[in-house]
Amino acid sequence: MSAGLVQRLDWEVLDAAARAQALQRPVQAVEARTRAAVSRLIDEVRARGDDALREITLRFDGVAPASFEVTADEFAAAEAAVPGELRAAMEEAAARIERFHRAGMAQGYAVETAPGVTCERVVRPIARVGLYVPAGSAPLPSTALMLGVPARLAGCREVVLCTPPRRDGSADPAVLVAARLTGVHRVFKLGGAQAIAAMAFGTASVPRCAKLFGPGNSYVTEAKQQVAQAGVAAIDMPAGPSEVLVIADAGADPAFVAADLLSQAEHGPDSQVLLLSDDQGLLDRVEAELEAQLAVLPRAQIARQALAQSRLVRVPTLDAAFDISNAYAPEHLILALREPRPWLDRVEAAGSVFLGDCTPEALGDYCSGTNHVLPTGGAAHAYSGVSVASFQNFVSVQEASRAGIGAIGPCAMTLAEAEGLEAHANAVRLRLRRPDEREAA
Ligand code: HSO
Ligand code: ZN
Repeated sequence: MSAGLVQRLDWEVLDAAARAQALQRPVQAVEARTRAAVSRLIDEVRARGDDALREITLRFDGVAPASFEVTADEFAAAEAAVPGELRAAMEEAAARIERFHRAGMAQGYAVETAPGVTCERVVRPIARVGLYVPAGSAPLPSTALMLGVPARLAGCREVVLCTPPRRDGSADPAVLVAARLTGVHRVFKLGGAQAIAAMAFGTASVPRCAKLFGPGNSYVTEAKQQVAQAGVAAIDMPAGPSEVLVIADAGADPAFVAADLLSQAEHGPDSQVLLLSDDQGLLDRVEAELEAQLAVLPRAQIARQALAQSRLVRVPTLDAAFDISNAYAPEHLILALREPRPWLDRVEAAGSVFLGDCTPEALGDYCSGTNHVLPTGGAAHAYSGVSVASFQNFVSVQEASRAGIGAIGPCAMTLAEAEGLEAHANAVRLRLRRPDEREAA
């Protein structure tokens, strides 16, 4: 067992400051330099559109595609390049994602709040949305499924997707097939902050989108933040590095737990994984397993860096583990417990929860049916993962009859007068005084 692979802590002996430190996420401070660079990129795209996109793409991706938009021929080439088994797996995953997300769709409703007063909520798709699918060290076609399926269920009129071009100027074929499968309308070979700027402001080739979705590197995340702050486009949620918190009891399988921790750690050097257990022996066994599994992991280098800022923590009781988890609000919460179901009530804040030994996070990442675009960095305290509702607007509607305004008008007038807003009061009073002939008849 090598020292220093991952930090070991005993919660009971930590003071308040050390506890806070233990739950600290890796510093995500966006350097002022990054912020300024992103802001410059956005300004360039805004001012010079496609010309700026071409220059920036050449600078960062090393290619200058004749056209950013993926053509029918390119889609056909991608279909031919993707093995049948992978295509079938994507279809299978998409079907389950659709099944889960469809079942959770919000319905409009109407209720009479007073005699003659009807209030309704109608659901409308956001007309044009922009999806971002990263293709850095690992292209993520699964992310195209996670965003494309709910966008289609919502009924968005135009779904745009940007993904970075590869060195040869093509887009990742699996990402293209996934986009096709979910009915994405237009795909552009654009990456980074420039893709976000293009979708937020629109250029001659890229249509302007009202809301932007999806994970990305620090440039993409910062660009989403900036266009949202400027009120140019809405965004799904504040994004950050991926993370998992596992709560394991003495009976947990150390190999399973280690594999789950590593599956999150391999995402990136800034990923964070936490393991809480009331059993010292289990923590020891997991640490040994981490070493053993790392030895044969292709992305061990990345995982090791992530583990360096991760912790295995002994907690006095499982109950204490849930307090800690609720304070941390993890993106993913795995309950490696003998009887996980009763503990679900103790979960206050988490993006997605995985119950029991047979439910690794990897199932949710790909194909259980839930979404993997989830709140990170503690955002789960107040944000939820992507769902069909993320692609919809909820419009409220009210209609009052003469009897209706008669019933509730005096209430409005009293409140208007208390606020000193006489025009408001008048708008009601005038109607109460002048009976509508047609209705009176
Ligand atoms: N765990 C990632 C999602 C993902 N995993 C995509 C594999 N591919 C963030 O939730
Ligand atoms: Zn993952």
